[in-house]
Amino acid sequence: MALYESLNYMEEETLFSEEELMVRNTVRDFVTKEVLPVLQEANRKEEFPKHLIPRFATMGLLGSTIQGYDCPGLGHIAYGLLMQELERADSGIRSFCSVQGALVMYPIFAYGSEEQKKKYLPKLANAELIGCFGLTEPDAGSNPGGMLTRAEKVKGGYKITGNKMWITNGCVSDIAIVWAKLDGKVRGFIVEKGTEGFTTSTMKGKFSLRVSVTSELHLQNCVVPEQNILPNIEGLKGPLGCLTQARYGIAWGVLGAANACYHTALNYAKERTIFEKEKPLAAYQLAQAKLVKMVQEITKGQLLALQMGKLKEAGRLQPHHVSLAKMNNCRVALDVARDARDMLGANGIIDEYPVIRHMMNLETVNTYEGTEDIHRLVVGQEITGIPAFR
Ligand code: TGC
Ligand code: FAD
Repeated sequence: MALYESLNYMEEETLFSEEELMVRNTVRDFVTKEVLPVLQEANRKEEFPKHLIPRFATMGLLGSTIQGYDCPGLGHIAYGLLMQELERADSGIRSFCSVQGALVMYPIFAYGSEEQKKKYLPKLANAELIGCFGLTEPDAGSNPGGMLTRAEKVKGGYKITGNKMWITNGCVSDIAIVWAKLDGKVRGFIVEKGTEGFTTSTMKGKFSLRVSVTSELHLQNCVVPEQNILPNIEGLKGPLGCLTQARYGIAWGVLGAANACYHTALNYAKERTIFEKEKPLAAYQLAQAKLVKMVQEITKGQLLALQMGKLKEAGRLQPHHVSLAKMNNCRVALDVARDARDMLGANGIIDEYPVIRHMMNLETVNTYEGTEDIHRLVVGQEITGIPAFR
């Protein structure tokens, strides 16, 4: 059924179960037939292909690992593989599903009341509702603990004031998970679209992640009802716990973008003749060195992702493991994309090929969900016992 083969150099596929490969192949087929054909246009127009959203729901791509509440309840490795297929298409497509599942449904599932879970999760899983995650602020990105957004207890609810920036899907969301300090402690709130004092605006002009909607959230004396606070979490570990879920998916996903760039470069190098007639670029040693480096790094990244998945399924995955994998695999993908872009020569800068789009997207992916340096510092803290953030 699958119309595309990803890199399987060390026969990594033998390490997956039949069920995991079946999930991957189903999503692979969907991506090939329904997602790839619309991306060039969507990227040019800086528009999200909205018609795909109901398909994400029917394909089980929203909240895929959540058990119950009409969610698919997939295993974590199957989830990683499907993230890889989505990002083979575009990081913005994977982002849509990551945000909905890991940053909106996960906090409701992990920190919400039973009423909140019943009210929101089934509708988020079937795409009746879209959500966003508001943590970053204009002056608090890598250091979310420095957020200025404040919540105050008022009669019947909480009054929230502050601004969030760089929020994926903000303008198209029905609900926002907003993080604000209440009595000095970070708390999560479900803010519904249309709540008085809550507005959004679109951030335009991005050269990266163009098919993804990026927004600002403005909360001005916005009162949410009492039942909209996430009751079961307090402190920065709330939002950071969600980030660990999303970073897990990214560490898998970016290998899909890397695979797409590698295959494009390989096919191009076999066909493009250079200097000597009949002698393709792939026959030159420097070109082979670049392709080999791609295979080497993607293969190591795949094994790292798989081990991360095994730890997660065994309940032993720690945030610092995820940091190593997110940092490594984003860097691998970015380097592969840049080399692939180079190998395509001038053709590397036009959108007839997916490489330049992936390369530009991966600049964002290397930055959001913790920059490369932040993850380096997380791992540094783990091995030395000394935090060096401040
Ligand atoms: P620190 O004192 O280290 O930790 C505060 C509390 O949180 C706990 N913790 C975590 N818990 C779960 N997962 C993690 N990854 C955790 N990291 C820390 C920690 O144990 C502590 O718990 P407790 O019980 O002692 O209170 O906090 P810090 O202020 O020193 O910050 C550490 C740092 C810099 C690593 C953290 O702030 C960080 O990760 N910064 C990066 C911010 C970031 O990644 N923002 C992403 C915004 S969302 C986004 O980009 C979405 S993109 C869309 C898409 O995904 O597609
Ligand atoms: P800064 O924190 O200002 O970092 C600038 C530079 O300083 C970086 O190189 C960084 O590595 C470095 N740096 C920072 N701290 C240190 C340190 N201690 N030591 C050494 N160097 C350091 N956020 C959300 O909340 N929700 C979303 O849905 C979301 N979606 C996004 C979508 C896009 C397209 C983008 C681009 C961003 C999105 N973000 C989102 C925000 C993203 O998480 C932040 O941009 C990211 O965390 C970095 O914050 P910053 O941009 O403020 O950079």
